[in-house]
Amino acid sequence: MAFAGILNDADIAAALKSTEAKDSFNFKDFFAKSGLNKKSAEAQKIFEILDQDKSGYIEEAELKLFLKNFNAAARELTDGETQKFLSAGDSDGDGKIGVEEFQALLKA
Ligand SMILES: [Ca+2]
Repeated sequence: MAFAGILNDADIAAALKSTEAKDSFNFKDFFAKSGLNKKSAEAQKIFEILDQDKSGYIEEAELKLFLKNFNAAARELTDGETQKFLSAGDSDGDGKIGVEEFQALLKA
């Protein structure tokens, strides 16, 4: 599991359970429930997990698959959820999330 040693399995399960319904995903709630919001010190490591193609950015396609990093059986985000997540993180408006933007998002 990608987040072993970073997050607690029970917290991940609870966070995923709260987002089972389509369009129920809210990144702040998810970060709080999973414990990600307390992992600023490990932001770089977490970013590298989410940046699956190692491009140095979390692109829209990677955001869509966000939940699957926590459990491969989790659903994809809907287009609406993906857009909201992206616009919350993309402060310079380049259509993707860089590591500094991600660090800010963790503390949002
Ligand atoms: Ca990427």
